[in-house]
Formats: sequence, structure tokens, C-alpha cells
Amino acid sequence: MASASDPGPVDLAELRAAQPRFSGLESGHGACQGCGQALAARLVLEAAGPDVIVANATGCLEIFTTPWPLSAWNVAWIHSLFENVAAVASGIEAALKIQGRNTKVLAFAGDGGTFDIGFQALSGMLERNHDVLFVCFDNEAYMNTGIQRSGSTPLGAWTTTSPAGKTRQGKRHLKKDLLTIIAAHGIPYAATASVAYPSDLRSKVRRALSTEGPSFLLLHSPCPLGWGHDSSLTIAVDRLAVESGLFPLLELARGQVIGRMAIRTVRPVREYAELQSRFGHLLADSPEAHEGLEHLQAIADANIERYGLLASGPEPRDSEGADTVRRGGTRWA
Ligand SMILES: Cc1ncc(C[n+]2csc(CCOP(=O)(O)OP(=O)(O)O)c2C)c(N)n1
Ligand code: SF4
Ligand SMILES: [Mg+2]
Repeated sequence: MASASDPGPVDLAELRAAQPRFSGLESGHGACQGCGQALAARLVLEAAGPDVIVANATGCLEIFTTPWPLSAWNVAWIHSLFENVAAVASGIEAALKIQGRNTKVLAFAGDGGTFDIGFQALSGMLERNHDVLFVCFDNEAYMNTGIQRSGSTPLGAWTTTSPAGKTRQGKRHLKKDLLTIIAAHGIPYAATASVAYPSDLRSKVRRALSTEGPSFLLLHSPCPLGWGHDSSLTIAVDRLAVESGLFPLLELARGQVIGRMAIRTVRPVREYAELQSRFGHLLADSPEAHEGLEHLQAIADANIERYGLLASGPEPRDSEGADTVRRGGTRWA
């Protein structure tokens, strides 16, 4: 029983409710219902806190949060070109350093702005050792301009520029292994994360920001419009991306894998594909479709093998899970 000298067990729910929540991205913006990127950005800023400056490349996130004259951002924010967000963030970081300020700098970009058009500036930023966290919101296509394929689009996925039909089964090329390329820069910290695992995501943001030097986060962010899934299934879809092995959750320090989220029950890639119309053609009863799905499964199997993702202990789950998302996030202290 609680007394003046012994207050009894801590009520975690009460403790959380008493703390002020920091919301770096307010509601009321124009993202599609169920947009994984909107949720991802909110979670990143919850973990980062208010003392940040965000440089944001052109893309869906920038467009749906800043319809002139409105802004959904509750932090210092600047829009860059598609190709130069890492250069803009580098300049901000250098200026803050000269001023002796500890404000953290974050660069935000989509996969188009990271894997493809912004890659040169990103590589330079990492090589020059700027103390910036670069977050790639990976929705696996150029969504803002109408779902064109990018270097991140997975093999076999339909986009408007990688259609499915008689002569091809969606995208004919592999998703670029960007994490390995980033790791080759030998930066202090790099990780992958998913909106389906918000607690894991936030701890990776905190870890990145507390590491001196450049850090990189590849954040899987489902797009109901471009992936063709129900807007209520964003979390379920992204959980299957991880549980199938297609999107492994990893942490790397100076190019070496230092952490992985193990998978207890591996789910077939088919279950992931069944929820999304971008893979619908791979579920047809034809030799080409079977071959396409098998190839995707082989990629997932290879990831599981390469990163040793099979768990032998109890189900490794995010400590908060999707409930956190439904409750509208956690508190920031
Ligand atoms: C140099 C340049 N080329 C093309 C565009 C047009 N454009 C604006 S947003 C966009 C797609 C962005 O894709 P991505 O970076 O993946 O972000 P998403 O919209 O998917 O979140 C494109 C092609 C541009 N703004 N600048
Ligand atoms: S198109 Fe996709 S990424 Fe863009 S706002 Fe809609 S759901 Fe989000
Ligand atoms: Mg994109």
C-alpha cells in the first residue's frame, strides 16, 4: 500500500499523461488518409524535440504541410530544392557550429530525393562529416508527381512508369541497396526503421541525434495511394514488410551491423503483396506472375540470411506497437 515514505508502484500511464507532448508536426495538413510519411515525420519530431532545424526537400511531405500561407510545422523549417537538401542542411550545421549553438539539424527527403536526385549532395554531406541526421521517408516511388518508379521501388512493383502487362511484370530492376552504400561512407550511425514499430523508430532517432557526426535513417513509410492499400492498413502493411524480411530493421555503426530486429514468425511475401494493388499482377495464375513473386520472396529470404534475422527467443515486438499510433503518439519529455 502507498504511504508518504513509499509512494507505491509507478503508474506509467499517469506519468506519461503528466508530461507535455511535443508535436513538431501539427494535424490539419493535407496528406492522404493513412499516409505513412505524415505519421513517420510526426514520430521523428516527437523523438527529436523542439530544438531542431529541419531542411525539407521537395516531395509529398513538403507539399502537404505547407500550402501557402499555412504551415503544419511547429519547428524551424526550410524548403530546399529536390536535389540539394543535404547541402542546405550542411550549411545550416556549419553556421550553428560557428555560433556555438547545440540546435540539431535534420534533413528530410523522400526516396526520390535520397536514392536518386539528392544522392550526390547526401554523399558529400556524409563525407564532410556534418553533424546532421538525414531522414529518408521511403515510400518507394515518386509519389508527389503521380507514382513514378524510383531507385527505391521494389522489383515487380507497378508504378505509372513501370507498368504491368504482357511484356513486363512491373519494375524490372532491384530496389537499390542504399543502406550498404551509406554504410560504405563509414559514418558513425545508420539505421532502418518502420512506422509499424514506433518505439524502435523513436529510439533510433534519439540515438542518431546523440551521436556526433552524420547519421542516416531509412524510414519505411507506406503510401496508401501509390501502394494501393486501404488507408486503415498502413501499420499492418508495414509490419508485414518487416516480418517477411523484405524491409529488415537494422542499426549500423561505422559500416558494421550492431543491431537487428529479429523475426520470430516469418510471413510469406505473398501476404504482404496481397494487401497492395501495386503487386496485384504478381498474384495472377501465370508463369510470369509466379516467377515475379518467387523472385521477390528470394530477396526477402536473402535478407533474412544475410542479416541473421531469425529469432529463437520470444516474439520480438515493439514495446508500444500500433496502439501508440491510434492513441496519437506518446509524450515527449
Ligand atoms: C529537379 C526537379 N525535378 C523534378 C521535380 C518534380 N518533383 C517534385 S516532387 C517529385 C517527387 C518526389 O518523390 P520523392 O522524393 O520520393 O518524395 P514523395 O513525393 O514520394 O514523398 C518530383 C519528381 C522537381 N521539383 N525538381
Ligand atoms: S500520395 Fe502517398 S505519400 Fe503523398 S500524401 Fe498521399 S499517402 Fe502520403
Ligand atoms: Mg517517394
